[in-house]
Amino acid sequence: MPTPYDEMWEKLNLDLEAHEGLLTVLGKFYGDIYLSQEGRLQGTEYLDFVLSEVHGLRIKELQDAKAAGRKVIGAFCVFVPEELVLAADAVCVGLCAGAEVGSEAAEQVLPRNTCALIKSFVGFKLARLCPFIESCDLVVGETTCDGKKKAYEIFADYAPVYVMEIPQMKNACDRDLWKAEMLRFKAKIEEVTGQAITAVKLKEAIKLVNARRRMLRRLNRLRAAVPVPISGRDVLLVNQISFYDDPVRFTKKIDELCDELEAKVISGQGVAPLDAPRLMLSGCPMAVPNWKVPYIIESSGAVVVGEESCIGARNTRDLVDEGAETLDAMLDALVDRYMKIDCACFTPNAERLDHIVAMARDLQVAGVIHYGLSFCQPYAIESFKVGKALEAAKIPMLAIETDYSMEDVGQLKTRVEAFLEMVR
Ligand code: BJ8
Repeated sequence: MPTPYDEMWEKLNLDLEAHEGLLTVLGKFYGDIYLSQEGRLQGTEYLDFVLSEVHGLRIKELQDAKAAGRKVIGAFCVFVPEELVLAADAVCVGLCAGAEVGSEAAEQVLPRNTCALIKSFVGFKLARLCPFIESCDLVVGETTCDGKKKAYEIFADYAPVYVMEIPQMKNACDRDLWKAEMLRFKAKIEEVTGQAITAVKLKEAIKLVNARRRMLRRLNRLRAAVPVPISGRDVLLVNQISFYDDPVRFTKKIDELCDELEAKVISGQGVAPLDAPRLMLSGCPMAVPNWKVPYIIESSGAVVVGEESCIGARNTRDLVDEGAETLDAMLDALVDRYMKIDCACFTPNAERLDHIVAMARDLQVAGVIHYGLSFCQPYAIESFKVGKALEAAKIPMLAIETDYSMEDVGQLKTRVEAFLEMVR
């Protein structure tokens, strides 16, 4: 069926037929998982609208920004300092993909036993399905896990790629490396955009990104109420959208949603029965449209009240210090904030274990589901230590490994239901 965006998608060199198929599947999936929920907040209309226009209006906005001389920078990881991108008046979009659709194309250039997230973004590019990637003037990769690091070498044959080196430990020399990388990235962004990053612009960008983080923290505080006032699925979606919608609009809309949520909390209205087990997710990021596991959990009678993940608390826990006045002091504040990220790519990574236990206690969860993407070694191996830390805190954990296919839904549901029986 023709749409007002066909011409734009054609200019972006998308495979129009395959893309139409993707949007149809996405729409059906969204209807089943999101629109079927009862008692959703009015503010979730914003989420429905953004999702329905994810490849339409938002891409049009990116094209308009480009026509006005702004650059579009794509990133795959929460290590990429968005503040520097915004300070150069560029648009930053999150590119991590959560769909299986391009994996056949990806397997032409990557081993089959590569994690689904990597196969997804490579597949989206090779199969010409992602208008975000096609809109990017620069795609920023990073040396987090080996899979991503090596995949960017292949991806660079198809798109303009720049790779940041991420330290793997947290000693003084690692901080020095990260500061040097921050400066190298600043120079690259200035070169691509033709804009100098000044203290005034960087201060403004730091405040803007902090404001969005603060809003997500407000949402996380409210959603933890008893009874739980919003589904975990909806909160995951808010976090996912935070990576690609305009940050000012997003923060305003989520503020409105939080006001509505607050009223609901005050009046004691919940979306799940009081005795529904409260669970926390921990582990690999869940990029759009990866809603499989939260849906399985919530359709089994539990409710997700927190995500210890990059598309979740790991991305909002730490703010950048806003007190710095000089450009160099601001860069140091950025370095310090980003060094606190507790991705499983670090060794040792004791902070993550402490954060998980503290978060599980704060949220008063009945259990934690550790979510690993198949073939993700950092998170799969770290799940052993996570299990030990939670066991010591007397909090049950179920570790699951899966990918983006639907083949294991029945099996996962059986395991989740057995876990719920145990924690009830
Ligand atoms: S800071 S979690 S966004 S790297 S799932 S591709 S680790 S094999 S995504 Fe991540 Fe940055 Fe870390 Fe966060 Fe590799 Fe694992 Fe795949 Fe992963």
